[in-house]
Amino acid sequence: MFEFGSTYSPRVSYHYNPKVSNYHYGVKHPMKPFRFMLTDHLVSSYGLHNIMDLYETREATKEELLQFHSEDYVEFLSKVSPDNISKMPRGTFDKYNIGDDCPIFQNIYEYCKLYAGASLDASRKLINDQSDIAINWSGGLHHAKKSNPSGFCYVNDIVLATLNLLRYHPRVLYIDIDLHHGDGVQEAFYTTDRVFTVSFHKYNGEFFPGTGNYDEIGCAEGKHFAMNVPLNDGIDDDSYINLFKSVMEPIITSFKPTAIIQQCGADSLGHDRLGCFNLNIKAHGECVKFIRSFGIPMVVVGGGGYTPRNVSRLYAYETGILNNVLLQSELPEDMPFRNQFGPDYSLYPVLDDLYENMNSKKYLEDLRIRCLEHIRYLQG
Ligand code: ZLM
Ligand code: CA
Ligand code: ZN
Repeated sequence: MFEFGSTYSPRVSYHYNPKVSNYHYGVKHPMKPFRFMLTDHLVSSYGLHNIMDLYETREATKEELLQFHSEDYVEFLSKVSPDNISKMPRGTFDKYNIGDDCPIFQNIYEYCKLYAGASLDASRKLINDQSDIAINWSGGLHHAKKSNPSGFCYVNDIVLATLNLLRYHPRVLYIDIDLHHGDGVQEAFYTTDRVFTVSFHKYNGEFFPGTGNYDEIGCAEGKHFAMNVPLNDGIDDDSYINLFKSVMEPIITSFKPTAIIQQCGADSLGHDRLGCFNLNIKAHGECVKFIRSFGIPMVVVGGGGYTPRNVSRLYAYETGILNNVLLQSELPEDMPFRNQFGPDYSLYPVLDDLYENMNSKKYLEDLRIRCLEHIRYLQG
């Protein structure tokens, strides 16, 4: 394991496309792609663009999307628009789960191809051994299913990138620290022992998407290769970090992944518009730092995150961490959109203490023991 600040200096690639910021789910929709415009401004104002390989993303091809998604669904996505959806056969809305969560907006197919293309490019950099760490903040859309969108996610860039990694990597570990359960990724790899999926999330049986209890562990060949860590409202920095590290360390040492995909949904931060956890930016980043310290090639993607100024702060901070650079708290003087970050103009505003921590010491300790027992099955 590498200590932070040591001589391990990974080759990091940053996959982005300024176009992604311009797509709109709708005026009041919580998912706001313009958060990536703020992120890219912060990243470059801190000078991080000078120490990474930057790649402007290409669009994924239809054939690439078909590696996971069904022909009819990709066909639908490629043809549908706000102008023609009402003229499509009755039942199309329901068949494809179109509605408030997953609306049809202008150029939706282009948006999907861009964020999926970035995750595919990221996986390719790892496969070709041209990067140790490849970042796509616009990806991480973990709910998308084979034949329908779900929870703001239309195509599943994580599944596509994982399938690509599996062509050369014997074992891939998927880690999901978004507030929500990573159901689409779990489902895609539920029956294989080549992908271990682990998600930390709020769970009460009702909270979206409703799945992710600890008894979902995989099946057939994949039995014990899925793990779920269900949490209650208000979890704080120390409880989360302790649980995360004590679970992830034995998973990595027993499963021995040759590549890792980490989904870094920012809705697990305190003060998120849809969130209910109390994490600070540094605590969320500590989870990324910990995984990085194992020195295993990683693809890092975004995910949820509904308070755009905090999403961009987090992703700038984590881009720093992945490059082994600690960013000063004071935001650069001359950066564009600096007014979005007042009144503190800090990279690390205090976000905590909004919710009472409903995870008791006993709940967390029982959960930790349950997880460690689960991991023991991996050792055979
Ligand atoms: N209604 N507008 C996380 C995906 C979470 C399902 C309840 C829709 C919203 C939400 C959409 C403007 C990730 C559910 C919600 C209202 C059925 C969810 C449009 C507000 C609005 O004001 C809104 C008309 C909308 C959506 C709130 N939806 C909050 N939570 C979840 C999906 C995605 O972070 O994990 C990864 C990117 N959906 O709870 C309903 C049951 C639809
Ligand atoms: Ca999660
Ligand atoms: Zn989420």
